[in-house]
Amino acid sequence: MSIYSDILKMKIRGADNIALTCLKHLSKYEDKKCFENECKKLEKLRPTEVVLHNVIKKLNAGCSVQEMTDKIHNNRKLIECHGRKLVKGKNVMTHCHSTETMTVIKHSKSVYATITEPRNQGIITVRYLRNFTKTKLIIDSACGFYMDDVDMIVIGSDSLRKEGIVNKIGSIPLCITAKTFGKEVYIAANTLKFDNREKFSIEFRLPNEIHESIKNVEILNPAFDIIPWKFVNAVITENGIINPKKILQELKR
Ligand code: RI2
Repeated sequence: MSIYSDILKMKIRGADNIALTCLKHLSKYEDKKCFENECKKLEKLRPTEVVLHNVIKKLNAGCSVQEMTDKIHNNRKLIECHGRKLVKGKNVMTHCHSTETMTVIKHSKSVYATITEPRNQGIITVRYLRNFTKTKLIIDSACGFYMDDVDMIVIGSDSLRKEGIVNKIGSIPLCITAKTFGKEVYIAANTLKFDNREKFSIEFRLPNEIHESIKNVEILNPAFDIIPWKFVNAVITENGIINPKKILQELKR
């Protein structure tokens, strides 16, 4: 299997893990032209996830592969440090599988994890979390049924943009439900997820991830949605827990 198919088929997934894998791959390219071509090809694979784009920008500005790799790992540790106090003794609900979120919510009292249709990344989440905290798996549409039982939502992000927080499809209904029930919403995301790209698109995945084709039916499969900032209390970053107003000052688009 090649790096391309591993990323496309989501054997390698999650914004940070994709960037880490690509960093290792890019370290083999010494010729500038080949390096640039490879960067372009890799960026197109999961175009919504901005970390790889930002990492490539840093490499072009003189940072080394090792520095960027260490930065991503260190960011995770710092996010864990800041976030663990927030979730201590709390019941949390999460969506999808975000490595940055895992470092935080493994310190909570319990976690309700949505299965996260259509790719069921919630299974990765519960398999990991069960080693650290009381872990429950629910279907996406049960988030309202259990919202009274949790204190807060903690989810990850693929990119933080002026118009909102881009995260796994289903994040908008989860956050709206949380707000309706008076629960706080936190995003665990390092600052390499700040997305100031002019060209931005939501990835649409193959319809057969949802269902085999049905005659006269269009099957729509967007991978991400964009949570408006008004639904979010703060972002847990490597620099601390930061409110949306401050984050928005850093986002141009
Ligand atoms: P970390 C994932 O996308 C999820 O949307 C998750 O919240 C986000 O990446 C960030 O993951 P996908 O690759 O960088 O499963 O925190 O489509 O690991």
